[in-house]
Amino acid sequence: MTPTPTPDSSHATALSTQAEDMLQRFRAGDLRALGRLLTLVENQHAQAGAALTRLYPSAGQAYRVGLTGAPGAGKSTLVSRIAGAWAAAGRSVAVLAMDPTSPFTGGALLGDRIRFQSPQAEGGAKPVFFRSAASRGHTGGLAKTTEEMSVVLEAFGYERLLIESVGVGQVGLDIAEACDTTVVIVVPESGDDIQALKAGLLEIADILVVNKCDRPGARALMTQLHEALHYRTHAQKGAWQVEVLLTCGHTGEGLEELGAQIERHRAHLLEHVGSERIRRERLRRALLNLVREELRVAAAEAFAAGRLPDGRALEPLLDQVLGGQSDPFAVARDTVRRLFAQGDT
Ligand SMILES: Nc1nc2c(ncn2[C@@H]2O[C@H](COP(=O)(O)OP(=O)(O)O)[C@@H](O)[C@H]2O)c(=O)[nH]1
Ligand SMILES: [Mg+2]
Repeated sequence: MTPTPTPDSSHATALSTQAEDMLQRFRAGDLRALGRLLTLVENQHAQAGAALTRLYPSAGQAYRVGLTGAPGAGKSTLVSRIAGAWAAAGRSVAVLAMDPTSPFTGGALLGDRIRFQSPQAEGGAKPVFFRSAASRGHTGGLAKTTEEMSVVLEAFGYERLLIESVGVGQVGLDIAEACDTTVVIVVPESGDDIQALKAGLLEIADILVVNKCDRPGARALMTQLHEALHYRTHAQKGAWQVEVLLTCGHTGEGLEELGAQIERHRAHLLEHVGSERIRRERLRRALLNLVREELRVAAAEAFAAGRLPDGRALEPLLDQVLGGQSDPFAVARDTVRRLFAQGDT
């Protein structure tokens, strides 16, 4: 069986002269080229795949910290402050907000001067680069876009990535998979936080933060979280202990401790996992997500063209099911089986 070739140009390996030119400027540290490349990737432009293939060898060196939580929890506020502290300590930091509900206003906190310097700039406080994404619905899938944009930022030379995401359902989990350290942020005012946490966020947290500790109920929430953690933690020797920290995004209270805890988690991973395996496990998770995403997109494209992903025409199969000769479950199973058998000889 020969599947109809898909017209998907993202498989193209050649770069246009224009894209080639952009890559060259990117490599020279041009921030506008970085911005353009991120847009290219975010929009799933036809040249994105080829550009990523070219950049990938220079990526993978950054440490990625994800901050996730409900809209309004203070993620952007905390991210800006952590980024600012790291930058002041001489680290090159990029911030990626995968959050359509809250476009980045970090400039107001850090100033455009810091925002738009190149990470290769020498001396003193390093620049912070801010980028908001998730504005175009992410046809390629959020996990894929996050991974791709992170790779671009890493290839540009940033040492640290801070990735902000809305911790709702699968989104928070996907982004945690792209990160080395995951910080889950909750606030006292939303009563359903414990429920949401039990639904998965607690599982992905390396560090738990109760932000807005200036609001009533912060300590009570902290106690509840401690209890929830107590039931979860199997006191494994050498296992990482999830701590609950109190912060205030406005005054900066607790932020030094949060920064220190992130460093502790990083040191813990380096000691117990090792940098090579950290990279390998991150790659493993990313690859699984990417394959899943490519399958989903390939299936959607085939459906739009009236086919199943294995190339069979859709209508006759619908006829068969409606005529009682088959059922959708068998068709779906069979499709996947055929798809995976395609590479066999
Ligand atoms: N009272 C109080 N407000 C805060 C605190 N941290 C952030 N905020 C405010 O909460 C609102 C949402 O913050 P933002 O960082 O945009 O939340 P995000 O949607 O999670 O990124 C903003 O008005 C912040 O100024 C805090 O510790 N205490
Ligand atoms: Mg935000």
